[in-house]
Amino acid sequence: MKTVYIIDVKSGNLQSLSNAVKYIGGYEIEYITNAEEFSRYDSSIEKLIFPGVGNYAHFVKQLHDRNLVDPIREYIASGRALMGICVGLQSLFKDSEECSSGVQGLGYLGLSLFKFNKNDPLFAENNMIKSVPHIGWNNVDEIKKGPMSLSKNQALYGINTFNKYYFVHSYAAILKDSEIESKVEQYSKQGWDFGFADYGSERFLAAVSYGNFFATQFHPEKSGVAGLQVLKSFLDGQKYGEVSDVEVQNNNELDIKKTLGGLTRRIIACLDVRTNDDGDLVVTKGDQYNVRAPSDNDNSGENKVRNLGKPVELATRYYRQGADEVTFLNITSFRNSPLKDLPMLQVLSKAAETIFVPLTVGGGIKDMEDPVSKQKVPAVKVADLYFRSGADKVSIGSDAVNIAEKYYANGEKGDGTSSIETISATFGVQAVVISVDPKRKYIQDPNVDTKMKCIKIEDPTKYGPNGEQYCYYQVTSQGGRKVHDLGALELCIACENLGAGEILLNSIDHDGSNKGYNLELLRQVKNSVSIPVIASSGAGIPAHFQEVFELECGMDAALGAGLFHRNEYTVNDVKKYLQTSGKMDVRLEESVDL
Ligand code: 1PR
Repeated sequence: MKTVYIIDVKSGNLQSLSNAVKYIGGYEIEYITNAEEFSRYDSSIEKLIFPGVGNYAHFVKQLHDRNLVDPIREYIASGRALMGICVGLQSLFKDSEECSSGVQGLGYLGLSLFKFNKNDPLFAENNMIKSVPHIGWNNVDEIKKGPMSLSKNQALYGINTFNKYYFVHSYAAILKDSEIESKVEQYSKQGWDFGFADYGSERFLAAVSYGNFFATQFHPEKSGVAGLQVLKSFLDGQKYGEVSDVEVQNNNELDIKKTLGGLTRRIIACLDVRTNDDGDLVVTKGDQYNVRAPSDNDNSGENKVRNLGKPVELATRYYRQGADEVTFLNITSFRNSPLKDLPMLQVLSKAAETIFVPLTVGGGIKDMEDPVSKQKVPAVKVADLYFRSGADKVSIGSDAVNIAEKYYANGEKGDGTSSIETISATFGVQAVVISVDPKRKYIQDPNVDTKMKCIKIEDPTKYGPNGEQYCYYQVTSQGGRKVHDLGALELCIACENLGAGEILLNSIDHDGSNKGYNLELLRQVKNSVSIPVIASSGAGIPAHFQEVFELECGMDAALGAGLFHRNEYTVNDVKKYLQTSGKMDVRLEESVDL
């Protein structure tokens, strides 16, 4: 068996990459964490992967601190095969706007990285804000071999122009102006190959290659079968390849409207996980956050936790159906410490072995006390535990509410110590999702009765019980048990300012109702933040997904739970519907033998 060496500077989830390499087969994995280890293995290294997640400055500083820069340069100079992923790609450039302290990258390409512009004119024309980070599935729409564009039938390390790849980043090698474009042209003439992608009106480098050296801005290990093909092509040393005519033709025939940004409509399958009355970890689901079935369903007289299946089995099923992401929410974590919650960590590790799309885990992400040693364990350590088990993002619920309350009490400032701030500083903003659990609160007079920003209810049949014509969405914590004097909008704004990268917006009023998403709430939040918003709660039929993706609502992703668990629809049913009825761009997963 051959060995793949992976540079590990402790900056995020490498478990998924190892799992993908193992899944492809034929290789074992060794990690290299410092210069000594590099020199120990150096003579036997033939395939080196250089993955980076999260924060550029943190990553590049780690390379310097661990004395890895020179060994990597010497390795590249020797002409052996190297693949960079995400920040691994970024570190090959000169520098990044992300890093004000001027930390320099390796400089193989004398270009800089810039942050995507949330005020992209393409979005502004439609009165919308472009979400930054760029999170989701996008095309690499042009591939150049040196100065020549490849045809649709050709691939660079398995990358072709119609597959979708999973991107998650705020900074990129954006071709901002003609000077940068002509530099890229120069590099092409010198023999560099490039893959280009668009995010709104911004074009950036999604893949670069020179000799045996190759790097992608997207995550192949998180891009389903298409991504596994890219990794396999690298491992096989197959730089240029052919794509079948049938595949090209099928894609040419698609009649679809792309989103403004170019990202596909992202569908997330969500698993609410808890221990049931028999002590087993199960997927459960109820309505309005009540997951117990009425007692007349059995003879015991007790309301039992609904058991809809085993977490790993269901997650795998949804991955195979084409889910773009899978989210696990440990819904009773406020009772137990996740440090003791080994079954949840095991669920994640097991799921990550065969599921190659992003995994999010939520429940109990906060500073806590180790139940055995009684020592304080900071939230960033708790998150790290989950990342090491295979999670790509953590979702923060109850703690986000406490953090936002402090933020407002402190004059709209953080103090740098919260879970949101510390996790995003270490692992990048894209790793931090906040999960919001709001309930509608009716308001008689929005100028007198509350400080929260209210929504005017247009439909008189939806006025409050006392004829109230206004409402806001009041946030809760501990799974809806504790109600706070804070609105969902105010919570989301505070968390975005503190470094959250995405919002999972539930609605307790709609949860499990099958009546469709809470459009009023979704629009209110979406119009006021610039990080991606995931619509959640209430999906009952595929048309509900279409509704939240239409321009007026413009959600970045939509999550479903009950309709998938009860086998009413598969994820693929929803995507096919969006493609045929809505002419929407979706990623359809194909089971291809590698
Ligand atoms: O507060 O950081 O420990 O995190 C706990 C997490 O568990 C939070 O994200 C919170 O939303 C979630 N949670 C807590 N209690 C429940 C419950 O149901 N009793 N689940 C719960 C929330 C909400 C959605 C659900 C959608 C879609 N689940 O994710 O899956 O509403 O459902 P549908 O498509 O069937 O309508 P912390």
